[in-house]
Amino acid sequence: MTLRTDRRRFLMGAAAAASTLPISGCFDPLVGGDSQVRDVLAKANDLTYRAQRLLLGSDTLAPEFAKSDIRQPMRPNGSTNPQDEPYLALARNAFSGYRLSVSGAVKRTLSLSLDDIHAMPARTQITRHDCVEGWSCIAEWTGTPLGAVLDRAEVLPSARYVVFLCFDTLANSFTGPVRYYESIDLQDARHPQTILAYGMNGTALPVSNGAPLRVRVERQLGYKMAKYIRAIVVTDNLAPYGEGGGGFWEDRGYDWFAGI
Ligand SMILES: Nc1nc2c(c(=O)[nH]1)N[C@H]1C(S)=C(S)[C@@H](COP(=O)(O)O)O[C@H]1N2
Ligand SMILES: [Mo]
Repeated sequence: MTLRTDRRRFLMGAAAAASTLPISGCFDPLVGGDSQVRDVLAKANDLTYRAQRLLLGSDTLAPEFAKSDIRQPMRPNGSTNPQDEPYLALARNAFSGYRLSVSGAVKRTLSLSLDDIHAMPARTQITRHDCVEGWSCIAEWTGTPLGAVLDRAEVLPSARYVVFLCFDTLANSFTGPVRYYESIDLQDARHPQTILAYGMNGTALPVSNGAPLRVRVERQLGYKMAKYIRAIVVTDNLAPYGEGGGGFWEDRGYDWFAGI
């Protein structure tokens, strides 16, 4: 799959930039705004999205596993140790100053502390994480259903998507630092297994896996599951975020709907 190669090239670009080595051949043709390749991919993705929505319905659950199925530590991937100052400042105080902002197409804007979030309904699930790179891990996740947070904010009828804005930036020699973000539709946002996770395998969510809060979207691939969430925006339009593709990796050619 060529998109994997693009990802590897992007990440190699980041490594090369970090070590200030000159690099070449790192240009990603899918990033260009009017790329025909990208248009074809976008149309194919739209079809996949509609077909999966028809076949799967809205509430089909992803498989859940037993504790004995957890045979490995959860592998950290992507950003694993954000160095962005606002994040480091929160981490130094064990995230006591953290507030999750919920805004956009909602009746009530929220600013939730971790205590607020811990006091909300909780769900624990043992699920398999599939990364687009071809590896999987089974782990136990604990958090509050995103639907409960959306209910508290009272989503307006015009809304279609939930956008997750993250603390971490990834560096690339061509684009410079780019902040991670992701988005899902309201159907996935309200799916019973979609949780804002603060716990993993019975302990507090480690920094390497997205502390203090990361989303689990169990019927899609790993890159959809934003870690280090600082804000949630409910919207009917993804264009204003990043380059408009709906997510950090989508802006680099990945499918927005990554159903598995
Ligand atoms: N903020 C942020 N979220 C992210 C990433 C990232 O780099 N930054 N990487 C994604 C990818 S590609 C995967 S596979 C998973 C990895 O989650 P893990 O570190 O818990 O294994 O996080 C996803 N969410
Ligand atoms: Mo991934």
